[in-house]
Amino acid sequence: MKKILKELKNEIEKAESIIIFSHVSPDGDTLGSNLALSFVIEQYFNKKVDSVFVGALPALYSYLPNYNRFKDVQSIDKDKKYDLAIAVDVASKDRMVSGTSIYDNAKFKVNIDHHKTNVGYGDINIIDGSAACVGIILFQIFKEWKFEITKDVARCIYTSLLTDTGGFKYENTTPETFMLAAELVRLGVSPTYEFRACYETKPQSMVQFQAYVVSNTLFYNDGKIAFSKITRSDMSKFNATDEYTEGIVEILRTSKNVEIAAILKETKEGYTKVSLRSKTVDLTSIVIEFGGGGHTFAAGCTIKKPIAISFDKLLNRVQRELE
Ligand SMILES: [Mn+2]
Repeated sequence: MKKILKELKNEIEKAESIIIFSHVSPDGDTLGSNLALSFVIEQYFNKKVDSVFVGALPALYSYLPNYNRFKDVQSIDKDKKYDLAIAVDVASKDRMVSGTSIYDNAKFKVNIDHHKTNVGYGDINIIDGSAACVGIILFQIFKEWKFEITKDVARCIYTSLLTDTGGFKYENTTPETFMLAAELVRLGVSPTYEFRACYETKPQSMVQFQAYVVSNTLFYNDGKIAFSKITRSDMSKFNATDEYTEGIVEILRTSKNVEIAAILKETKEGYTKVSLRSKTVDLTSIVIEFGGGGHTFAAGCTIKKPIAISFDKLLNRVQRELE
């Protein structure tokens, strides 16, 4: 590990152009990690960094320091050859979508992640499947490099930790996550402020949209399975953006008997994006069959079928898993 971190430091020092990628449908971990790393590279290495997102950038995280630095990957010259490209929290290369070719084009590629399904597509791969979030890996790297962690960096890492542990309640919440949280709070982070900014600032129509989707939930196998779907017309009825769908699958899982919950969302004609959560069942084998990836109890995939067909296929597969 020490050797890899030395190599990473060396590559950052050498690089004149650096790009950091977050994954599509960005969450608090991929955005917080991107910002934390860009702060450190600019502050300690004195280099300019392009922090990019693909698809849409959720306004939810606009409370993060330096959020305005995020650039749409579409604004980057497709032929630009960066010296260094770093992916944070990107389980597989295709999660960079149209940014994948820019990543591939870079002279040196780094992959920092905590998804167990990550195959290690970088020249350097720092993958810790036991880390609760990528933020925790970055924190360890910064400590190893003996950088003083500023309040801004601490806030970004806190958002990584807060969101990827579901507010310190998922299985990945360990003594280490609380130790890190304690350190971050000591560095000036306010848990109350960050929680409110992250979880209690939903637009009214988002609350109504989520209630609607939850009320359409169908239960199977004595309530062990909870599925709900979101069509494009549902989305337009509520003027919903992508972030409106975030967190709904966790609400489905709150039902006592539920073992596996899923939200199926029609993204475009013939494409269904699936978010899966479970309490006890390992989801990775299920989503891999559909070309997806993720964590044991939180995973996803996109099925290239209309939503009704995807629904039946997935339900079938999930029911088999529970047999
Ligand atoms: Mn993550």
